Amino acid sequence: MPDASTLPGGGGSSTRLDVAIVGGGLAGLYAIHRLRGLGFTVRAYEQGSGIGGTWFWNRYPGARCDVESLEYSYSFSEELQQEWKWPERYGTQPEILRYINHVADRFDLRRDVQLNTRIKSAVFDSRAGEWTLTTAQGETIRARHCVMAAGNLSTPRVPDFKGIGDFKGKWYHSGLWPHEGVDFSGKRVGVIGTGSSGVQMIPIIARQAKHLTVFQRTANFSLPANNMPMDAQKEIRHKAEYAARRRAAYDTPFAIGGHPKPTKPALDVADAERRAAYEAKWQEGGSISFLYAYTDLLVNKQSNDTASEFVREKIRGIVKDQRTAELLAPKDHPIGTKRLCLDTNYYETYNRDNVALVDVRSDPVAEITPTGVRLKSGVAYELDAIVFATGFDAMTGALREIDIRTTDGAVLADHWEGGPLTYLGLMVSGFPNMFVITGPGSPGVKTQMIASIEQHTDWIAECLKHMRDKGLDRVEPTAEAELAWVQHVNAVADSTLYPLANSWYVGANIPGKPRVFMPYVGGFDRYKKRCDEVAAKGYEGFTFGRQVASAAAE
Ligand code: N01
Repeated sequence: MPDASTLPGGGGSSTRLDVAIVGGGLAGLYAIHRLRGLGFTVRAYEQGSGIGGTWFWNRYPGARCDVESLEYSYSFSEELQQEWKWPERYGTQPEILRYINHVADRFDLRRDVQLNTRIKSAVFDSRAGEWTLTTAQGETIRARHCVMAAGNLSTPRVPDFKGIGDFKGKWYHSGLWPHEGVDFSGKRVGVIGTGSSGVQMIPIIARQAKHLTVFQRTANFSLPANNMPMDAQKEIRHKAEYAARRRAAYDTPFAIGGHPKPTKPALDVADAERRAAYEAKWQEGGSISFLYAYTDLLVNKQSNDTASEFVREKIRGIVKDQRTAELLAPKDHPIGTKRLCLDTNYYETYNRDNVALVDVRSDPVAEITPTGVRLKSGVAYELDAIVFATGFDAMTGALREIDIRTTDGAVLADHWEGGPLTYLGLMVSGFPNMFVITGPGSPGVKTQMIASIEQHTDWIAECLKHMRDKGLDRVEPTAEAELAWVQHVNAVADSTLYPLANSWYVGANIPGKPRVFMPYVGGFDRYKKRCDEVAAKGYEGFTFGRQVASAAAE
């Protein structure tokens, strides 16, 4: 490794870097590329045995991105985006992982990734002005800056069901899927959870298993993906104006281009016209397109009701058994306020003879028995395999698993006890030189993630360059700027329908997690402008210091 010195020390070795990066997924890899390009010594630490983050772990049947592949890709290299060929409208997990590995090889990123390495703690030495990261193996890494690229949906969560250890069959979590795959042929399978992961895997498992029981607590809205082989003409047109399309995408709330911006509120048009518009969007496939039907679907409940009811009617039309259809038709949240699912034959799957839907809202799972699942009422289901598609400790889980503190006595877990506090979702007051990529308080999870990853990383890179140019080596947001930003994030959320849903956006899926709206839903376009303005105004809301000089003077 030419640009980081590895020193012998104690039980483990010790490495010194300009920037330590936690995570080797899409964010960590781009951070290596961008920061190395500026001459910083960097290294990413990845707990998996391979790179790719989300796309390394989530290998469940049917795992596929629900943003179109021509959009869901890096934009930083024109050659890369021109040369890579996506075979389908939406990328499958294996295809996206292949792409990530290609990028790592093409830009020689692997030499600065350390696999099989979990960061256990990160301590900022306030006197020395540097972070010390310690790995599970006991290695220490000292770095002036630390970039947390640990992911928003990277801490899988299996509910704390009684008896799980006694189950005689095999159980799996969607986010920890065995690399060799799972053959459900001839098996009685139970899937618990009907979020994006459940909705994608259920139709495929149903085709393979002898019998599938789906345990649903909350019905989710799902729209047809309308996946198809890549249209050659569409690809040519897209690639001919890739850079302009990316710029146009950055000018939208979701950082996804190609959809005309809506011009009218839903209630401004007659019933028949509105239905025809929803029908056209349903046929086109895709979630952004649907939410873009009218200007106010995420802010006006009456408008949203028209879209929600349209999808409920679709479900009633597809699912033959009307009791099952009613259970599948979401009624407890406005469409789009929980992450919209995209599917291929999800609702149709419930017309199969070998599939049953069980409502665990009215009769919750009481325990996992040695032979299956038992509900509170005593009704039991005999199963050979259980799949937990039960989600993640979203947005804060990955950082919560690292003991992050400073020698001044600040502890991130304490600072975030009532919910995550950040300035711009980029930094945390009291934790100097620690950047977070697409963290809470930023729009990341509500956007095309790779666009947000690039935007954050570019901002961080420019900030570090600014500091180097000015001889500065310490940066943190002020407590006032952080508070004002958190209040703004909440105010924006409160002006929408999002808080009406019990979603992972508010931590509702984790018992005891503070109920705080975590993502910024003011839109990528507004957010990016704000970040650019902050930088242009000399990093308004941040304070800088010359740590090394002042420490030497003491
Ligand atoms: O997880 P989820 P996910 N008993 O949290 C249920 C991204 N993603 O892995 O809603 C019974 O959405 C829970 O019920 P409820 C995407 O951002 C993207 O599916 O809490 N059920 C819910 O139904 C997505 O939003 C893609 O009442 C229990 C389910 O488990 C995010 O990842 C694909 C339960 C969890 O749903 C997470 O999606 C996949 C219990 N005790 C994922 N606990 C694409 O791009 C939880 N549940 C396509």
